[in-house]
Amino acid sequence: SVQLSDGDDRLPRVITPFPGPKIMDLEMFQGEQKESLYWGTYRPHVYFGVRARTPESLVAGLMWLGIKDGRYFMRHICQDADDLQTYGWTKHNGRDYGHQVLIDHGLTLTTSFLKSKVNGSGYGGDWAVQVGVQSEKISEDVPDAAHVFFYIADEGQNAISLGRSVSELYEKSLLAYGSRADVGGWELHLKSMDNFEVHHVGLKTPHIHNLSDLVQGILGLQVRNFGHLELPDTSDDSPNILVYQITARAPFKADIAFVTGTDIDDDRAEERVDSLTGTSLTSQLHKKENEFDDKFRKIFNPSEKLDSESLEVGKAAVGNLLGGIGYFYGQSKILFPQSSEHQSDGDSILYWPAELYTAVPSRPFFPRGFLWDEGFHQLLIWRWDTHISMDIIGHWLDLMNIDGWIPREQILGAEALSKVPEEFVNQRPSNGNPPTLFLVLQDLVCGMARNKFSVAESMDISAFFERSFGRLEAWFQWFNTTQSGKHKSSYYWHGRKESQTIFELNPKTLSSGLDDYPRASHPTDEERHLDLRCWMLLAADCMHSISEQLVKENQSWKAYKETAKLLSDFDLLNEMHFDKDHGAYFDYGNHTERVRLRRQLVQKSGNQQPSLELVREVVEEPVTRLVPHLGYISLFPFISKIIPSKSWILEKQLNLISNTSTLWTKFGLRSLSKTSSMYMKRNTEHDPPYWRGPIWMNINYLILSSLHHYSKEEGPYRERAETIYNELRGNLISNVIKNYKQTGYLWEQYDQKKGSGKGAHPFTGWTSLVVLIMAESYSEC
Ligand code: 6A9
Repeated sequence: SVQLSDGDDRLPRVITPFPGPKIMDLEMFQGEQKESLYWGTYRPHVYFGVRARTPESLVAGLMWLGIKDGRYFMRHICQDADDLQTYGWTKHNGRDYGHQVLIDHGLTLTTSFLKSKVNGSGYGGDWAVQVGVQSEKISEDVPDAAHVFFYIADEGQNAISLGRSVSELYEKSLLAYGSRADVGGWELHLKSMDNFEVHHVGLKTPHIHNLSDLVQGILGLQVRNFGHLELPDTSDDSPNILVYQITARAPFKADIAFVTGTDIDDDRAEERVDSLTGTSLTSQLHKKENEFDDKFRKIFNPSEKLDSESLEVGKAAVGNLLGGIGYFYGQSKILFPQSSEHQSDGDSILYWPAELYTAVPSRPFFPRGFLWDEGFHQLLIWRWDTHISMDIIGHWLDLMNIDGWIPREQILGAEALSKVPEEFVNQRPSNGNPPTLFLVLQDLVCGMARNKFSVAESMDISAFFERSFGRLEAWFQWFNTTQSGKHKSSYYWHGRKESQTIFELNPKTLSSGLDDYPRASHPTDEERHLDLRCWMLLAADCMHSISEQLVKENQSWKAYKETAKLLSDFDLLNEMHFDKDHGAYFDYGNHTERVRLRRQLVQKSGNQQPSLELVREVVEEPVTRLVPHLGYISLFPFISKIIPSKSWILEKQLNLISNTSTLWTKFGLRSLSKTSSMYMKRNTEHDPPYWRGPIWMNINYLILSSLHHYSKEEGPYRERAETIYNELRGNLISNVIKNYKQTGYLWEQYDQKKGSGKGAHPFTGWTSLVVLIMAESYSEC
């Protein structure tokens, strides 16, 4: 990585933090708020895990032995290969309660999480998890005993002590105890009404993320040496990890309670353990569950029109989005600017150590933060818990550097890094990602204007905007300067490979979020990207409202107003992006339709043998023109609601949406029209179509939101918009529900031909927007 020259103590610009007070230092995120969010299920990449929002936390987690085809497998980190029939938080309030169901080939586990802060608890309070195990005996070979493993580990490598003595375990439930600077003395207890056996192992190692391999190795050795499947009841000196194996005949339930502050108030600790286990735990969980149901009804089903299936899927979507919120700590790897324009990855440099509290798109596939995904997540989350939402957005904005740039994908810490192939790790400072957080901020501003929030909430929201304003301005400026195009008021996603790549059918635009959605065949600085132009309108519009309504003593609203006016100018938009022949909106750039992949003998790099590869052939020279790929991009002006409700162009847009040979399917709208030359085309040999046909929920939500808007606007197309709105809404909901029933999951995208879920799953990132679609909750403005 890049070294700084001696004597130069300035940081390279790209890793210099934005020079302004941190949002997370605001009073509203300190004190009680901070403490109330200290512990949580913030380890979305494991099936069940608890940690605190601190860099070197005490972490806890669950593993179990799954049985498939008569063989045992250790389950721990969420992975597709485990082939669970379903898993996910069916309910979770993001704060102190959650219930998860996991079905693993005849074994059903439940994890119910509860937090409580009472007199005597240490910082952050106490928590408990009730683990339930049920088994469905599928054959005689399947043993009755189930093995679950619960571990507690100290990332700070403080030693953990084993409970008083193993023989006393039945009377005294203490498994482990220790002491930390943050929470004081702590104890971990296990109680159950069922018969069980406990074995343990103590380990000393900094490599917590390899724990499943370690435990599996130890168990394997035990089986080979002694013929039994039991942890050895031994320990390294001063272990920082203790793993307990709980073996019992299913069905059984085990309550695990974690109490803090025990050094100060040891007497009360026992009371607290009692209250966090047994019937008391069960009844508290029950109460929290009812509260969750009530809150869901109030926010997403006020007129009680949702049927029971919608309710079940809706709750699981919200539950897993909230239950999947994670806390990460570490340093992003940034591609050093000098090399960022080149194709090969040059030197990388580390961003400052940072923490990120964020929702994640998919627990097994992408358990980390993605900038533009987060805006969609927050559309749901702010409606559930505005405070959590501001806490998350605050963390993201605090990741901004002095240039106003925020790295798109956040891979923080060893655990996160271990899941990402090397070529995807480095973040490029020239690349953006849609500023979807403005969707949420705009809702908050409009909600404020409409007195939607309580007095206390309003005060916090105001303080939040006051503090964020400088960062938001810098963010806006970053886009407005670095992503601008040649023509006034034009923008394009920079960082598409300038030197034309010969292996891709169409050079990708990862920064847009729409990856392989086809753009101009030959990237140049003549390009104009319609989606980015519309994102800029959203940003300018939102900055205008924020500066005018919420931030004292600033004059910048005028400039934002001007920009928003320019970008929403219908004639100008049409001049730059409208194709009269197609009656549709397009990108603009150096383009030819006549490209294809052909197998050719090429030498991929200097020392390799020539091999047969698919290589792009340009059959006809490109010219500067509109880029005629009909699809999601074409609908961005519609999404932005720029089109006047009386314009004939609106009718054209409605035709495009409702036409089965272009975008309409029974399951939602295709990303790319069937008529596009790139429809369902592979981009390289190894790169199947992604945003070239399948149905994506985030964009469908935005389109639906506009249909809803036009179905309320006076004009000749009002009724048509309403009809299409109702049908599209119904199609999206019923397809997601059908897939959930059939497969047990929400999916990353849906097949445009069969409606079946595709790609990553469970994917409760933006696919959870189906809840807002059920609730008919769209923009607050
Ligand atoms: C690659 C490979 C196991 C792709 O939801 C996150 C993003 C979106 O922001 C983006 O718009 N997804 C969408 O086009 C998933 C991206 C995953 C990239 C990481 C690593 C891991 O292989």
